[in-house]
Amino acid sequence: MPDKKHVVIDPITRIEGHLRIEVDVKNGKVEDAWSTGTLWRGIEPILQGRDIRDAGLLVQRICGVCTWSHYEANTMSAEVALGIKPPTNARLVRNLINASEFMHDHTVHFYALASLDWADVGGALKADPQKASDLAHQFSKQPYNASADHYREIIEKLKKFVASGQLGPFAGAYIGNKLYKLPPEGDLILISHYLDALYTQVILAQMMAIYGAKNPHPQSLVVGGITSVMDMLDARRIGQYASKLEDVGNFIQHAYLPDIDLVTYFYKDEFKENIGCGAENFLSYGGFPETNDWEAEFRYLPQGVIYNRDLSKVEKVNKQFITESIAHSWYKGPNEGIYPGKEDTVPEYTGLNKDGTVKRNGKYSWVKAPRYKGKMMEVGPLARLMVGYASNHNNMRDMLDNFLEKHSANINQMFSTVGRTAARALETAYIWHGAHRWINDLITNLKQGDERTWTRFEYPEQETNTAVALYEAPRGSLAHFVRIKGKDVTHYQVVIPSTWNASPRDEKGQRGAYEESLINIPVPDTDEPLAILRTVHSFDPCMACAVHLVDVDNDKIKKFKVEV
Ligand code: NFE
Ligand code: MG
Repeated sequence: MPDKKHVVIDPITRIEGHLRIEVDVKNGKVEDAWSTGTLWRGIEPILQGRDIRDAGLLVQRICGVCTWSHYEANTMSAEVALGIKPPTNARLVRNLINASEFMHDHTVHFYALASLDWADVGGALKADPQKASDLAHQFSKQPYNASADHYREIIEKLKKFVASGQLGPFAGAYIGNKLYKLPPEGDLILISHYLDALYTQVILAQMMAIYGAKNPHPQSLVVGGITSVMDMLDARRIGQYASKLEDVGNFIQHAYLPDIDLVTYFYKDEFKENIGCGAENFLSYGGFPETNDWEAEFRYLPQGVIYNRDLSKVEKVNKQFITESIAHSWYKGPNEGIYPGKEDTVPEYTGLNKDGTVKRNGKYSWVKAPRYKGKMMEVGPLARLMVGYASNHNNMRDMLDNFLEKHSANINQMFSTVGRTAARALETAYIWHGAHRWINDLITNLKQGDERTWTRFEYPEQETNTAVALYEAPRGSLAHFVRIKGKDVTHYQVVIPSTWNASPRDEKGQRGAYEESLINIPVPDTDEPLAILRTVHSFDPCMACAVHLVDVDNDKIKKFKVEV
């Protein structure tokens, strides 16, 4: 008789928002999986009839993490609708703020949200400080904060946590789980950097505030440009950003990247194709515009679609092929995928089964199911890196080849949880380099006498067509769809990165990216489903975003009842 078990993880912690994962485990491996967004957020009526100049500030409240992403994507969609091209200074300052958002989210993700999936706190307590220092030097010439004395202090700190009975950030850890593979000294290095990363996070938040006025919700963007005019022109501000960028670079180069090498090295048995990656298709809209035309595809992060993991071909993105299906989501409407410009959002909660399991042939999530040409896509750092690799975009191929060579790995091994985790780190360094160039471009542009920060525009008397901003947020492809009449928003839809990845099945029964990636993941101990968490976390879920509901096609606020 096969050994068959059923596991529900609800809530998944160390993510943003509310996510529930249900799996069938057969002979110690995941046989099938269901991803459920359990939170409903009713932002939808808020934009109806709002002045387009306010919309960005409202829409960024979809999330408390990728606030900037929605703010900028909204502003870009308005600029496309109005047919304007903001000046170069505005594009560069926006790219600098966006760079701080990406580096912040990626660093916080690896250390605060994911490092304990790889590092055992129990191991760190047993580590030898001198050996830890030696190990750190094997992975970096100048490892970050890696003296034996420093490691001794960290162990003392951890012991105090344990002695007080309050494990703080380490409470609930799966101490001693057999799926942990780092030597104790590796555990200690990662946990020591977990604490250091908290300081790096502060610096990155400050960097956003230099041009964004504050963090997490910046406020220096306006339709047509930016308001951080004096900051942009002030050499001290540029210097502050640049000097903080160096501090962050020190952490990325000497902690984050070597730690990824350490994890990849000790988890070589997991660094294999299909361990934690199930998607066949990968999508990136492109991010960080390199020209002032938001509809151009020339961007620092690449644009393209890959099918069937075939890296010999990259297809251009056509927004008309983006659809969302609600066949398995708690909304009313037709089952087939619909273009977001025509989409409606009518909630209809039908609950779970009485025994608390998902309705396998029915609706089971607040997350919709976005598809491209009807196919399930993975989006995010791995998708961007593979699209960049396949299209030989900037130096992305060399960057990845270096990493693969270091680990004697082939490209297909990137289709894994380890690969996705590495892709995010490589991207952090890539964006750090981009930020240097945007600072230089800003200085050059100012020196050439271009001080423009805003472009004048006229409001349309007739309702515009649906304008789309294709954008990349830290977690993946983000599109804002807008129509405007006069000063007012008349229609708004957002298709969000975590909606792609956390999506439930669609009308054809195709699983979403989390679901597909969990198939065959080992679950030797159903009480501690560490490998499931590791894979789900590697996507960096943001469920507040995934279930956002910004749709202002209707002018009535709907009433409905949620039964629990
Ligand atoms: Ni709320 Fe977000 C990002 C967007 S959702 S974090 O990145 O857009 O995946
Ligand atoms: Mg939406």
